[in-house]
Amino acid sequence: MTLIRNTKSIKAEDGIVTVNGWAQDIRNLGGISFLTLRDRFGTVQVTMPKKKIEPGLFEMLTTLSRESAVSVTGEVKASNQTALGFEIIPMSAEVVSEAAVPLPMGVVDKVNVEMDTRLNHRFMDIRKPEIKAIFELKSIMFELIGEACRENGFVQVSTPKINSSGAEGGATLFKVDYFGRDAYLAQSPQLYKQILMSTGLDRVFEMSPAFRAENSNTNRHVTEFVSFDGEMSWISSEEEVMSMIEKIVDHVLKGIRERGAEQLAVLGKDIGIPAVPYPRLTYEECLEMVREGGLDIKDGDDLGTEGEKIVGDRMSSKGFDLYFICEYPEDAKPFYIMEKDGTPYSYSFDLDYRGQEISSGGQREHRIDRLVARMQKKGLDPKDFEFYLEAFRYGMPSHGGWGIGTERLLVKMLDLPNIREAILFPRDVSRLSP
Ligand code: AMO
Repeated sequence: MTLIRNTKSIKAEDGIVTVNGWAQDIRNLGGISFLTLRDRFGTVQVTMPKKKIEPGLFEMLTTLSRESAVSVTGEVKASNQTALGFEIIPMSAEVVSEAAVPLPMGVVDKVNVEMDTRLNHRFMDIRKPEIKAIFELKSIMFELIGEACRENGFVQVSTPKINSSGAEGGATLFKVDYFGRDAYLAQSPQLYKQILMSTGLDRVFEMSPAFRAENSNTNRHVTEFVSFDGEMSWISSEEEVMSMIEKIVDHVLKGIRERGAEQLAVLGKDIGIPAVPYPRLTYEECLEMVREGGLDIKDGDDLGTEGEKIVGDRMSSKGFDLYFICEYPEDAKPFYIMEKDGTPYSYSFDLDYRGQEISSGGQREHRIDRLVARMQKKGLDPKDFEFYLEAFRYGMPSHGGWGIGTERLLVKMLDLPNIREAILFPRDVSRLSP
């Protein structure tokens, strides 16, 4: 007898097998009954001719509630009535755990269930093959990111998520009570990945949760996401950072297409592989496009969701899905970004994917006097960042890096309508459970 881990691997000549799964559907036609058993990989038909099955077993399998967890042992028989070319005739079965009735939501029913209902009962939602496929693809994406980083000499690190100060602005900080002291959930690993540049670990990457008290309900903002950060030393310009991201993203896209082919087929999607190098636009060029598109944006202002979309549409019409927007005004970028002397600009960039920012980064200010001046200009007190600044006093290489929102990358790759589709248990302004 073989214990089957994957319904897709069953062969007509397997003999007697045991299959574990969920009772997706039961049809009792009187003289014969059918049970569709679903596991992670697919479904298999359990066929029960009443006369050939022990009555107790027949009764048990035909009165099962839908979505019960069961284990069925039976003989594999060739059949031209099923898509797989075989069926299982049961010899014994165990109801591992019976599903209560009614179900909080259907798994295979073709009814449109609201996203809120789906997220409230997410365990059930993820039983759907097309939802499960998203998370299998996310796992493949993480594997590919790690692979590309290691190939390029990056060391994987983990930095603290409970911190004494934030790096990405006070507006999105989550405060926690840390034994009577104020602490903050990490908005990004920014300060730590930069400190690491002074240690000799000259290329680091991290994939970890980032927290933003983002008080807005949009389809691209959540309060907890997985940030993929990279930082590299001894660079001479932010262009080296952009080339690195390009290499990594290209590896991910190609890899997903190849290793995720099965899941992409379940989703009915294919993904395009934009040619490298991705176009480099300047902020000023984008501003012009946005204004031509009818949006009134002042010099130095953020392009905003609408602005990014206008640029995205313009780039798509030219056949470009991924492009960098470079040279943002220094005023619009955080204190750690290097200013472009003698201009209002900075050595910074965003990477946009079909009209949505998925990453930002740049060359960092590694000269401590300039860094302190930038902090002061932004109204920050350098004393709050002493642990960070110390690393700049004793030999800090030039460096630069990026942060990619992994869920935004996945959403764009798979053309999903909402970032919540790419997170198992999303957190947003109104959702703290499950
Ligand atoms: P930034 O704040 O632009 O830069 O964040 C980097 C990327 O993280 C993603 N992101 C989010 N995803 C989902 N929900 C959110 N609320 C959210 N906020 C940000 C986006 C964004 O492009 N330290 C810098 C990066 C660097 O310079 O290395 C930073 O955090 O995809």
